[in-house]
Amino acid sequence: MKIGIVCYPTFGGSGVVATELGLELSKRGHEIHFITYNQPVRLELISNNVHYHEVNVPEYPLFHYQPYELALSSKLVDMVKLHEIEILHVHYAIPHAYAAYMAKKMLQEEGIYLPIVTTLHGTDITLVGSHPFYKPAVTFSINKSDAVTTVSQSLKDDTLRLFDIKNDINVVPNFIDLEKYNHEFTDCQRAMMANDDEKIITHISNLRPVKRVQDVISVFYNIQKEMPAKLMFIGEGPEKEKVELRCQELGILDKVVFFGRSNEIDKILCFSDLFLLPSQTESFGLAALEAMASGVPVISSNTGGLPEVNIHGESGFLSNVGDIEDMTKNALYILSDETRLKTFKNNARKEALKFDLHAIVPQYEAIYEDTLAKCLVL
Ligand code: GMT
Repeated sequence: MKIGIVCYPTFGGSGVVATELGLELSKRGHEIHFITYNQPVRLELISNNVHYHEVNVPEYPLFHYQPYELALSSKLVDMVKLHEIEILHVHYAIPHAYAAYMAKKMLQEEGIYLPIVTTLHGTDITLVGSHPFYKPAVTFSINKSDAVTTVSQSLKDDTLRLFDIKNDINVVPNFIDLEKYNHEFTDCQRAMMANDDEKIITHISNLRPVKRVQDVISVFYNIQKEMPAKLMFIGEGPEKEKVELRCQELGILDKVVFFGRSNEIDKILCFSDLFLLPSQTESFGLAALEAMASGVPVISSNTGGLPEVNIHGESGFLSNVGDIEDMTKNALYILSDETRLKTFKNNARKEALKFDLHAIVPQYEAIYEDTLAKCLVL
């Protein structure tokens, strides 16, 4: 199949999933066309069946807001015609599903039928999309998609609760390349980051308010009072400065390593003992899955799709949003006993096996095939 993929090219989970999906589909023989405004961050390999088409939005002083959707839909029309793309998979509803529908209508005028698969990732539904300013357009573009998927059952439930959806929704969970996170025979070079007696706690996110990064600091502060520990803090975002200031106030700056954005998540997770994800809302929690695939137990909130990924008492523990005490208690329970820590590490990896990309990617392929077949009949 010739598949067009539209996504955000940044470090966010939706862009990562879209990129990894495209790369795996290309290995399975499909021709993949990424169409976005920058080369996706995890798109390191451009092979002969992976293409990247950049959407340019020329600055024009008259525009207070530059019209990205317009540029994207025009680019989609051009690329579909030029490369004979058969199906378009858009990740994140805003504005991708909307721009895709416009492209589809333009192509229809020329007798070309372009089926659209929309994957909803989370904040496009729970935080941004349901805002009254966007809701009519988001509802419309979900209903006009030929197939719709969500990354968890919880996100499907939220979508049906928040929007008037007429389409069926398929749940296709986030997935992971287990090989990339298999550290069984790797020297993780742990000694570079911490002393032998120090536990390594890790947090990865885009440091937006929804991630509740101050809770990460509070839990870590409590842990390091009880045992030697270091915090690996990965990501960039609007909360970073506040976090740095708080660490200074608490006198723990020397115990926190700020990595910024990193393309070496697997290497950092390799030497981690525990992962913290206390988010306010999380449709799936790809970062938690990456940790688990590396054999790192997870202390998370119990919000959204997290209970579908992090299994309470097995791969880690779940607590109510903002319950620092419970998160601390659970973290100390796991970390304070080496045998227990090892059991949780093994369980985390075992739970991650359920999300093996070899099991999940064919689910998308099946959706493409069904959608194409349905559209041929129409
Ligand atoms: O977490 C973010 O803020 C990034 C966001 C995105 O759209 O890139 O992530 C969302 O999509 C990921 C991939 O499907 C999910 O694993 C994340 O849970 C989800 N984030 C939220 O729901 C907050």
